[in-house]
Amino acid sequence: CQTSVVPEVPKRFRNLFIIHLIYNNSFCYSCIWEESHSTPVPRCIYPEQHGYIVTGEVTETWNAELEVELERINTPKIYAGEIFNRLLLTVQYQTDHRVRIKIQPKDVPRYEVPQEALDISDDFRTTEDRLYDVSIIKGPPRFAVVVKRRSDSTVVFSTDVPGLTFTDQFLQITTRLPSSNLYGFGEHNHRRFQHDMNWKTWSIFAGGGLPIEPINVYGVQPTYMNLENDGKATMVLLKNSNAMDVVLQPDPYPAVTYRVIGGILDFYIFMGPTPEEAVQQYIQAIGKPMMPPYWAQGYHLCRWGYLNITDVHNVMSRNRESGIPYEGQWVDIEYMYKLYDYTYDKKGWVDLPKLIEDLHNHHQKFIVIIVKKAKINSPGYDMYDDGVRQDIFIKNSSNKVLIGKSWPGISAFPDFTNPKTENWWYKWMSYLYHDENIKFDALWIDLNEPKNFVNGSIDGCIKNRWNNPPYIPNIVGSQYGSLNFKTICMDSQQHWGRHYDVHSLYGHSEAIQTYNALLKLHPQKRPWAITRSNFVGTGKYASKWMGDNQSKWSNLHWSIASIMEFSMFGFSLNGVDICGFQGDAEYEMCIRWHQLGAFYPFARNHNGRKRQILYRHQDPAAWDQRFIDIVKPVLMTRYRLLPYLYTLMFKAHQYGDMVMKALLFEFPTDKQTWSLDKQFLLGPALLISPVLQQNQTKVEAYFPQSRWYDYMTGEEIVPAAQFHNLYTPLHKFNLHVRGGYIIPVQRPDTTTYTSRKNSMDLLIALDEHNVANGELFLDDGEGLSEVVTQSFSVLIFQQTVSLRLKPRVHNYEEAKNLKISTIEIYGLNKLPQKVTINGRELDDNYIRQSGQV
Ligand code: MIG
Repeated sequence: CQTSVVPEVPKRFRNLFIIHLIYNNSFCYSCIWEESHSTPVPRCIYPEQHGYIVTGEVTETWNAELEVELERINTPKIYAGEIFNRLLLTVQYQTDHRVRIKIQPKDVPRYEVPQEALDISDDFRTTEDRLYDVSIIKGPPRFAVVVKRRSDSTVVFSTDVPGLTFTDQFLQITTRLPSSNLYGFGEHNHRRFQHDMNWKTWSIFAGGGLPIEPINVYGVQPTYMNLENDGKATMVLLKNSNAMDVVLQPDPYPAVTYRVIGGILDFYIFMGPTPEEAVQQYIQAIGKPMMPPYWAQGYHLCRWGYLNITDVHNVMSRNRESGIPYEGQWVDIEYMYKLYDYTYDKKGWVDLPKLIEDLHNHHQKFIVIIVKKAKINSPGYDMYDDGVRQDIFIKNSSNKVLIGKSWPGISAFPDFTNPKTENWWYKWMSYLYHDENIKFDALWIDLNEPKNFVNGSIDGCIKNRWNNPPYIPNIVGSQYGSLNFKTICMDSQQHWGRHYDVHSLYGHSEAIQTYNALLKLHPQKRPWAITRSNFVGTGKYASKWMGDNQSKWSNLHWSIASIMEFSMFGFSLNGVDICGFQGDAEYEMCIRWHQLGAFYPFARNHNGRKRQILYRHQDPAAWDQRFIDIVKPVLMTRYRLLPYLYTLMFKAHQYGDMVMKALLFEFPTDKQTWSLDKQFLLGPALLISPVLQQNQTKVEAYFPQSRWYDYMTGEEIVPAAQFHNLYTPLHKFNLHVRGGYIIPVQRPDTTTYTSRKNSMDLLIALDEHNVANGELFLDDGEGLSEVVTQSFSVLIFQQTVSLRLKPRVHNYEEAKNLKISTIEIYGLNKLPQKVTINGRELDDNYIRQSGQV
């Protein structure tokens, strides 16, 4: 009896297997237990025949290139619930770089992720240049589907492993990977970018736990990228919204085992072949990130623990006085009247409208938190009753509004999957904006996993197979034998389906309706909201912050991997709380965190509280003058780079590019880059190598093969393709510019509004051929026009002997007044003898050495 290893089954289910072992005396038909000396290696082995075989012919149908029926071979019943003996496999060649493999029960309808949630275009077209071939192995011993990359015959995806199981509430499939370089899956704090393949289990389910331990947290991203040993890559999505375990195994070949408790097995494989292309193809399919307003890229201040308006005033004035760039002032739940959504407290916060006006007069922005709940029994506050009248709340299994607990106390949960909810949501949003006169500029949507402060509901949940399924992935709270831990009952009813199936779409659906409601509120303006929970494709509607991190040094490092992951998942403007959420921030750490966070796509300093314990203020002006003097230059540098960053945002929005990304995406064949997660790139051209430890003044930074220049001095780093020890005392940070690129920059000021009045400069970094290229995207920074009418300007700069400015698309009027005052060139080995502009020779006074021409 030949065997293959499949990953471990959690301890509590071992009994089930042992029973089968006794029941079936031929152990070739069951799970075999063997002693293993190294702990993570599972002792359960599946026999070769465990799975399905092909019956009948492989056919082509109207909607799939390959379609075939599968039949279960005589294997033990593993889990309770209906076993599907006959399955249907369909393979669609969707595009030249994308193939879909779908396995579902034959003739039995099953829950699938609804199209309203995720609409992967089905406008299929393939050509002679298709990048893959698919073959089907019929079995016995078992069926398999195998995807090969045509160009080099690499098997990029294969189910040729025993153990395929398809029962009502337990689906298991193992897929082989071409290499063990694996990235992605979420949402977790992985603590590193490249996965540890040594029998690690990552459970996936939207949860409200803390992203500190390696547990399932807020969002659901069942997607990985695999990087082959020659630098080619694939991206693979399992389109499924049910809870699952994902087990990574190194032996006898690298593989991923999925154990999912519902839905179907629906894989989309993106062929790359470069990692950058694989991610781009993926993002284009799931929905490209929304275009943020320009100001969203500014530096923001926030705190849970502003006790009243005076508190906020103090923060505002001390930070304005300090002269640091300061874009948005955020307020947490304290501003609300009795913690009710879309209200404000007219006692401690009576002058809030005035404060907002003051912010707006200073060209600053104001953002509020909203917590998706409606308090019941709240005289004078109609949001709940209105929701009942409009029938938009989630119902429990007895068809009554499910009542849980959130900030204001007992409250109901809006069902954002119901189209009717959007109007109700908009109505109350508009009430806050217009009737209450709280002129917020963006929304911050929280606790949308959905988090509940009690388990299930105030009455608990009944015991049944949805609340207490036979197999529970290793998620937070699974030890209680249910999925309801700190969320709502799984048997409750939503428009898109049973909560059991759509739980992890809650935040996603809220993001969609919030986007739409904001658009109704300001039909001419780009909506902006930031969300905690998320699903595949949420980046199209909202930005992402990583939730409740800690004010600890370790979290600086961890933030890099998680932001780089979310870039791969299609979010452009994401970040973590600068200086940390839980605990008192510490002086040196908070400085270093600003030197790192100034380069997060979304840069917000936010801290938390623990009931009555308020953590220390951590805004830049809360420390001392030295702190301000050190942090101001790095924030000013961020503001100076905003035209470049904004162009990256546009490219993400338009083409599915990543903004903050790992080095491997630009240097995929350089193995040294594959595990780097202490440095990162912004776009292709800026390299950030932060200090991540206390008392550290040296950074071991890797410079891949290219020309690199110190952003501050223009000094070239030689030789490349090796590590350099960068001296980085507390007042310094490491930012390098890659040769071959032109970075559009702007003299910074303390808001994006005033910065954008300043003239632009160009920073030209020459490559080994003395060439550089760049782009600049310009628009009004907040209108919808760029999306609707494409009224934008892209200028291409090309520097060889001459610098040419070439508008590509040029119909944004303001861009015609673009003024460039300084041009810096990095990498020239001698001063040019003469410089002419439009044929006119420049006076020597205008030419300076030391990196500045
Ligand atoms: O139970 O609104 O992640 O950023 O400050 C905590 C209070 C609720 C969690 C968010 C955090 C926010 C906090 N919220």
